[in-house]
Amino acid sequence: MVALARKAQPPDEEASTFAADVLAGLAASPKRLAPKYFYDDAGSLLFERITELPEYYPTRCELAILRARAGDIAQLIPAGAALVEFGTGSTRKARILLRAARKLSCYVPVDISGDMLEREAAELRRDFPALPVLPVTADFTKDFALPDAARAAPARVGFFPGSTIGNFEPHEAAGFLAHAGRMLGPGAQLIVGVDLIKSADVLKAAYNDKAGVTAKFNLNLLKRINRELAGTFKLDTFEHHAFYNRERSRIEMHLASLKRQKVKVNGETIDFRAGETIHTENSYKYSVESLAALARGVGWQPAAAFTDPDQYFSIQVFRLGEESA
Ligand code: AVJ
Repeated sequence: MVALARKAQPPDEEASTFAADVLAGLAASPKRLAPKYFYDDAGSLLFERITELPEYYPTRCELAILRARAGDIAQLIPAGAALVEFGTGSTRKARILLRAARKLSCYVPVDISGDMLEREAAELRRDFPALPVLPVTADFTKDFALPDAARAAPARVGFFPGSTIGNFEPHEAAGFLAHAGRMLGPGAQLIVGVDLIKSADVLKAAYNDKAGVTAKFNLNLLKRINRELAGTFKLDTFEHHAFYNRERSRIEMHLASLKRQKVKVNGETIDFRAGETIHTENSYKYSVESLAALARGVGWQPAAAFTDPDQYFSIQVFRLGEESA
């Protein structure tokens, strides 16, 4: 069930991956940067502010669904199961499930940021003294070793909230779902939070907030490159651009150069045409059916799907293996 253990990268290796990825992305055509690089300290704080914006509905909707349906979701979880959360930033959402699902054998939050994980784990242990909290510092998209208590549990239940799955290309999302199935093993379940396809107006507003926090979040990536990679980006010569690509069911975020210019990064010169963009994020939207089709393709069977009254967001539960007759 569990393959190789993989340690988190040491900081210097992390920095050189960032440098190599940025230089390769800016040399490519069209130019691109990976959204995982948004989340330095400033970017993480800006994302927290995004989740509180009036236009940004996903976090509010997901919390509302979890609160309203925690009992229904908990009923689907087998007694004694281990709950494994993929990519835990804050444990705010998991707490709702942990309160509703009694008799879990342990909770395993998995994240690349070990500091945040240990802080969250300490608070959780105070609030749930009977629950073993067993954090794993790892890249959740790769194989990692589950703690013994999770391996010994009668079943493992994955939790992947926040529509993080929307940052993957659809084939990568299928790859992740398959990987989660292999990690969790026989009898597994998977609880996924996914943003739904909806009117372009609602989607566009969520990524073009009036207060300009999303623009700041996007531009913070250039600030980070300036600081960490000796970049010379002038932030007032780039503009946040976010739109809904209906054909591909995704929000695209870009940074557009307002003029023809040259920028240096780690000593390399990068040319921008006027209006040329750096593609910084895709945020794919699914229907309940389209995500279920993707999951079915890699061995998961839909067990339940919960949405808010507006049908803006969904929490979908899958079960590994054959549909029982
Ligand atoms: C964290 C990937 C779910 O796609 O809505 C928010 C990131 N980007 N505003 C999303 C994000 C711009 C967010 N996810």
